[in-house]
Amino acid sequence: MAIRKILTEPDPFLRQKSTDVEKVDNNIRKLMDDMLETMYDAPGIGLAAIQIGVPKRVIVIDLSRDEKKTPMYFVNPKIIVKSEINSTYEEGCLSVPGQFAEVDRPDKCHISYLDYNGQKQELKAEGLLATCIQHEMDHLEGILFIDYLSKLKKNFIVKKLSKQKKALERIIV
Ligand code: GNR
Ligand code: NI
Repeated sequence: MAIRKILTEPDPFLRQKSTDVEKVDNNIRKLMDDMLETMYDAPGIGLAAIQIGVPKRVIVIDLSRDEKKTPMYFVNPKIIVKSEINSTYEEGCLSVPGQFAEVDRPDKCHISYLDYNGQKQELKAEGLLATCIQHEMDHLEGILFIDYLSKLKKNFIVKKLSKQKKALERIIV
């Protein structure tokens, strides 16, 4: 396993649409292992492959807060039904470091996906898991949670992150 670099906004790569995985083979499993290690190291509760620069429809999630890890793997996830009732969560994103904002999303979702072994599965999610799945599925479409904020708030965040990046580049060069 390896820890990979997480891309951060603004990075045009994060806006790319990810494509379906044809077969869950050892390469995809290696990708999922690396994603999980990268996510735990960050630390975060979810990660989409595009965040480490791989435009494939692969997501890992682990909501457990204690020592006992419970990783979940989702390949080619599809929403079957989503609730008409929304709930609000304070969201953050490893690709939008240090920024948090409240986002409304359907409070439940029913999805189908392929698991770590390539088996077809279905899951009914609610609460934080439903929010996290939808946040990660947005990454597969090139969408970030800041896209749901007002233009003013979004611009403010993007400008701040650009400045931070430029300052870092000056130090490195
Ligand atoms: O670590 C993360 N926390 C989080 C909190 C609320 C809603 C969504 C998330 S996902 C985020 C990790 C991440 O950026 N995944 O793409
Ligand atoms: Ni994210």
